[in-house]
Amino acid sequence: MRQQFTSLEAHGFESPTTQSAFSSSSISSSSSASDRRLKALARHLVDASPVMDSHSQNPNDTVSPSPTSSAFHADSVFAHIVRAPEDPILGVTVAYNKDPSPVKLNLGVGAYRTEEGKPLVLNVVRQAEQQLVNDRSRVKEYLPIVGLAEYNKLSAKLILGADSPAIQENRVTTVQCLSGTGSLRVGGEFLARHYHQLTIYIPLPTWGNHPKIFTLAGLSVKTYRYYDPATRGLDFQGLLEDLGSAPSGAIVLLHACAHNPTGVDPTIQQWEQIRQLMRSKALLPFFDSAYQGFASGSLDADAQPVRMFVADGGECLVAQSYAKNMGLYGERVGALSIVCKSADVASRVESQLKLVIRPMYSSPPIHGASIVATILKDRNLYTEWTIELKAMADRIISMRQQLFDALRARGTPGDWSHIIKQIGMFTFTGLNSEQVVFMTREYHIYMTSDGRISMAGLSSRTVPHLADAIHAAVTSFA
Ligand code: KET
Repeated sequence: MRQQFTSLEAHGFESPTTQSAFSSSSISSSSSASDRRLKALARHLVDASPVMDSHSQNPNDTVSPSPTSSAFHADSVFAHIVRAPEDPILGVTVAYNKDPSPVKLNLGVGAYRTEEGKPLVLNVVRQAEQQLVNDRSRVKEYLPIVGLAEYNKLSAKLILGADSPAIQENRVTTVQCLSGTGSLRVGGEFLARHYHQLTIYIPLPTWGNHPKIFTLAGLSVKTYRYYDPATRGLDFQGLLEDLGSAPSGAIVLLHACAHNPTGVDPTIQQWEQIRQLMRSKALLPFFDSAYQGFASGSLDADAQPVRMFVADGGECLVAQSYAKNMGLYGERVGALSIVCKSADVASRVESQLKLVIRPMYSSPPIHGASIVATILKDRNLYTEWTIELKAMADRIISMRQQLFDALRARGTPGDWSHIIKQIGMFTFTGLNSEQVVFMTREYHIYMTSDGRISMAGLSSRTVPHLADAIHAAVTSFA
């Protein structure tokens, strides 16, 4: 029996070394899964032995299990697969969905909710969709590899400004991609193939998907100091030092506005210093613009850091997403723009972007990009969009004030002014993972383990519940 187990182990039924590479939660879930597999196997072997004995009394005639033997037919060729941990952000929603509590609250993923706690489809999006449906001349043909031309032009204008010289001089190439994530990935793959420096510096901390996207694209990921937990503000000195000692030509990932997860952005004066330092060292800026309009409520103000880097005539990459600012999360609509020095370079860059995209997903989907183009090209819809966007940003700002006031009213220990100072969808509360676990267990409030809460998931009705939970967490676990 033991020999059979050993032979089965050799076929990968247990792999403690692979498991050790994963987090403790994945170890416990995968080891219980492998326990289950072993028990099932033991049952199977006990049941099987009399059958084998009846076929042959001679132990030498017994065939040991091999991948083609009957013992294996019952099991999967994927039986050795170790259960992967849930995604640190999207996994929060998975856990939330399983919780039957009526007071549960999902503050994990950065997705806007109304005061009633419901997802919001913008009025302008409904109108644009209606127009698209009514237009019988529209067809469902494949888009070109680079996406909808009109959408690409309008997206570049939105982020770089309608009067951008780079656009007028035709030195920007824009390709429609699968939301912000897809734009970052395509940009990363392009750089890994064609750029001379393969190191990308990302802020510490940053959106959890950044290191994975760029590593898989083939870049080597390093971090630069960004946030100082002591001041709950920008570690500007650390940032300048780290970028100052980066190798010439290195790529630097910058959050265009509303830094995720900290909600801390450089001031315009600080951006100017960052720009000068980066240009003096020929560092290549790669902007991630996932929240244009969500930081200040103004699309132009939020694009200012990007526009400063384009105004100096230098090169950069920009990944845009319409997930948050148009509420088009599931439509997966985004764009990658690469600003080059000349029209000729831009067109050659675009030809290579097509070679990145075609084997990846061939061409992007048509619906979301058509909605965006319909809104961006129509003066009335555009104006209405800016009003709806401002209303979303304002509701988030009012949630900040309400949460801050509620903690003050409870006399919760600590300085909570960062809740009203931080910008964008998230508050980086400073709560530790133990406090987060406590709030989820006792109050059914779901958030990422780094203490980030999505203010967009909060409403006047749920603020007191959250304030109670934070108060209890802070006073129970100092
Ligand atoms: N960049 C940043 C900084 C970002 O926060 C997100 C999404 C994205 C890009 C990508 O979004 P896309 O849907 O691909 O356009 N962040 C939220 C959702 C997620 O994690 O996917 C979040 O942090 O909750």
